[in-house]
Amino acid sequence: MEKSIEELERQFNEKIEKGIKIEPKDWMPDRYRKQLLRMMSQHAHSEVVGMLPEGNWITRAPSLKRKTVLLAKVQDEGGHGLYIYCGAETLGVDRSEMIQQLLDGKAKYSSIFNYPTVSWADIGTIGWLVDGAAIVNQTLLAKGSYGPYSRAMVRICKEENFHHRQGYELISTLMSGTPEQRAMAQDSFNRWWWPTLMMFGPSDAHSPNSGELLKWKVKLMTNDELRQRFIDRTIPQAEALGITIPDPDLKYNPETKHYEYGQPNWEELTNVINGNGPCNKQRLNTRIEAEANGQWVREAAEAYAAKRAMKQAS
Ligand code: FAQ
Repeated sequence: MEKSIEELERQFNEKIEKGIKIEPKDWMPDRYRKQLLRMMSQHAHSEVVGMLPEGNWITRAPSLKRKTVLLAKVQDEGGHGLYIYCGAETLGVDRSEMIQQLLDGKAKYSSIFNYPTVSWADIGTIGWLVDGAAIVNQTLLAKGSYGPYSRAMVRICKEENFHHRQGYELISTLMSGTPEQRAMAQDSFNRWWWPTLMMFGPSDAHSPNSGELLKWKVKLMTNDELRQRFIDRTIPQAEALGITIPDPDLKYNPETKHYEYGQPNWEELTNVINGNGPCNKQRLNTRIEAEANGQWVREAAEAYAAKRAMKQAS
């Protein structure tokens, strides 16, 4: 006998409650599928677009060792995009469709990748702050309710830890260098601090998706809770390096054991999300060009697969 929607919904909620993962062939509410697809496609696009600001510096890395590390990191980010696209495809949408939405400017990706990398120190700052923020978020996403997404996150977090360390080490090297190198590291921190805090999304009072995502345990903490966790971890690291935090309102509250901080410029986040950040157009144009340049590779791969299938059938 076919189960009623109410019964399917009851079983789905029971699984979520008990921490049993939802798998691609399981019944799920349409909104759950849509929310996951929205979030996963945005996340996959972020990884791929996220290769661009750092990729800019591969040819300008100051030593062979730094170049090797940077190359490995940028390639990792491409791989993360692929894991997440695969995960998103289990929800019934083809990767090419998701990519087309990105190229048409209809799909979002993280605001952080619309800022320029103007100095070598930015490469260290991205690893330390941006990957550091990604780890705080993704460690919890790895415990989320949708099997393919949470499993992709486990592997990704391991790689992000290496990214975070190499960034911190790079900044630590600059901070023990000449006055010019220290100034370059501080200037970079000043430019990336606030955009990094915005990566966690709008404040809880202005986050329309959080309610559903928390109810379904896709997200396990709110945007503000994650932002606080990141700040509490990062300030002692900055202090150890001798970096000054560009926030006059920042202070430690010994009672709550948390840092209190000033508010990011939320209008800036809205502008960047809506396509008007410093590098939005440049990033999208680079992806459009890369897609066109890769067309012959996809065609060749398809022709090879078709030929092989014909050979096997004959
Ligand atoms: N940028 O209701 P909420 C990385 C949008 S990967 C752009 O709070 P939600 C690794 C949001 O989509 C970084 N858009 O949304 C790396 C929604 O619009 P929609 C990416 C943003 O989903 C390192 C609207 O605002 N990580 O860094 C942003 O509950 C180095 C309302 O917001 C992920 O994507 C933003 N910052 O929470 C790679 C993690 N914030 O879709 C290369 C997965 C909000 O309704 C180099 N995603 N919006 O039209 C998430 O955790 C969540 O989706 C949030 C947003 C936290 C991003």
